[in-house]
Amino acid sequence: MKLYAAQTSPYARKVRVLIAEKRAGARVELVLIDPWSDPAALHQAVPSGKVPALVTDEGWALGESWAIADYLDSVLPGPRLLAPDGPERWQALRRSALAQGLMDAVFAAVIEGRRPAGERSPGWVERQKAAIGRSLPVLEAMEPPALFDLGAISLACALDYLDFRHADLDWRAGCPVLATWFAAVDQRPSMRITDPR
Ligand SMILES: N[C@@H](CCC(=O)N[C@@H](CS)C(=O)NCC(=O)O)C(=O)O
Repeated sequence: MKLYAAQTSPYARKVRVLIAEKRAGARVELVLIDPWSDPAALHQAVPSGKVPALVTDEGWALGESWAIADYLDSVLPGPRLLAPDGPERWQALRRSALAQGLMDAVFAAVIEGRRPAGERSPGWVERQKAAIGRSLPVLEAMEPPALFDLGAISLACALDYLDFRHADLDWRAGCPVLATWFAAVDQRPSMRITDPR
């Protein structure tokens, strides 16, 4: 299999951490690319032109980090990181979806700042920061993840992306429980080898 990813993409990192946690790196060839340079191979794989994108052993392609994570968790050997059914699955998906919403808001704010000077919308950036501000207390109020499953992986990647792109927001100040949890999981080899810095 082939995984198109970008070094700094938090969405691609989620999938890369999952692969590392399953110790299945040898099964997936990592192809680092810049999606903003419109690589033909990426466009051929997924019309969205976004990373991550996976080309399976059968030759068909799959986009979207959450779909790729679910697929790889199912077909790769190693511990299951998303329960196949039942409350464990719904709770992992709930945390993962909250983390994805946080990631989307940080990403949208970052991209807005990269638009040409006259095209930037401060109001749009504020809207994303408001979503970040609503997401963090909800995640903080949840029990911290007991396992490093897909929900936990998504959360760790979202929090580190916040550090990476918006350290100024100082998310730890209002999230002591998450800060303690993140300090521990950030030391996992899967997080270290996918650090975007
Ligand atoms: N919802 C997608 C988001 C993926 C995404 O936005 N990836 C960014 C990189 S972080 C990208 O490839 N952007 C290129 C573009 O929008 O053209 C997922 O979960 O995989």
